[in-house]
Amino acid sequence: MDKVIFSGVQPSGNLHIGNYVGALKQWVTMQEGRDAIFCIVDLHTITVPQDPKVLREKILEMTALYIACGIDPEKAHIFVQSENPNHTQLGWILNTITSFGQLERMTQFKEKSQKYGENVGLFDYPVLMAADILLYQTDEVPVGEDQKQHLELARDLAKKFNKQFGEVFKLPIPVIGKEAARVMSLQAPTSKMSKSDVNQLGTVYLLDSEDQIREKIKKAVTDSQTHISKDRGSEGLSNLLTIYSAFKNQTLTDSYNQLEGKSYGEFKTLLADLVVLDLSQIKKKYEEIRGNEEYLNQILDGGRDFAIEKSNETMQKVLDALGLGRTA
Ligand code: ATP
Ligand code: LTN
Repeated sequence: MDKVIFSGVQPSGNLHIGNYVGALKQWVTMQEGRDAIFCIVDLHTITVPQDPKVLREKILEMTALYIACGIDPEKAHIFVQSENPNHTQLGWILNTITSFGQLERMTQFKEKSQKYGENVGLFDYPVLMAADILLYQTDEVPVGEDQKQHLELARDLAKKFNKQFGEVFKLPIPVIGKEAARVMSLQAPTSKMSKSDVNQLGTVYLLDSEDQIREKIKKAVTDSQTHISKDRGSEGLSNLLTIYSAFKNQTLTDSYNQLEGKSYGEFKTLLADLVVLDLSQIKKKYEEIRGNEEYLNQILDGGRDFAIEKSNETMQKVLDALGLGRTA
């Protein structure tokens, strides 16, 4: 049987090159020869305030972007989390085996609750994420570095449940890229590039215009040096080199070898050319399909039916293991 891969992105804000190289680019490679399931995690998104109208819009936008980035709907399943009630049901059940301490350690909760104020959903976010993954007997979960801690929790909960109630869940493995798993803000290279960054100059969005991309890269923070050298380089510069390597599909070492001695100015132009080329193709594809809502809805309908059917198998095992409901 093919390995199952599962991952998700929140339909909030706009997708950026961090999401692309940290998550989506991996999804595209991994969809080959595997049973690939990609979720639009709208229930996670409402853990911070959202405008309901915008949230709805974002579902189709995200679907079109997944496809524009190379997800093949003939090979992979794409669906909306809130359309499969098994996620919230398993999330609730997993709550009963999760300790406060486990959730209090989560750095994302600390960061987001400081930024947006706390709510129980934000605290419980990683448990719902564990449910997402465990429902599909997932083997591998391709994500960026920031999700590592959440993946560890999903594994711990699966182990605990299996030990207490019998073998129900497969233990998922995180797949985190070696080099581009944490793209930093172009303006503040000690913090992660993020959809919700207030400084727009720090984030390159997938749907930015060519001029915006060039301007953001040109203004990216580097350091007081002028030329690329292997021996040194600030966080800002190494972030740009990481992005360059990811878009060029080569290792960081290869990029250093290739670019050593080039001026920062020259390098930024090369980087901008590379990013503009890739993103213009994504944007073109996006514009071709975004207007075809019938097509996008068809994909999501198929994804929903598949997701419900597949996760029902695990859900039934969970109910049986716990003695919930009546005998089938
Ligand atoms: P927000 O800033 O609103 O929390 P986000 O930009 O982190 O959003 P998510 O939807 O939370 O986006 O993440 C989607 C995927 O992209 C995850 O797999 C996450 O690990 C990855 N990702 C997000 N930001 C980066 C980044 N800066 N570098 C690499 N991967 C990232
Ligand atoms: N928390 C993730 C989004 C997410 C996810 C998942 C990723 C929700 N459920 C299951 C992988 C598998 C994030 O990227 N912020």
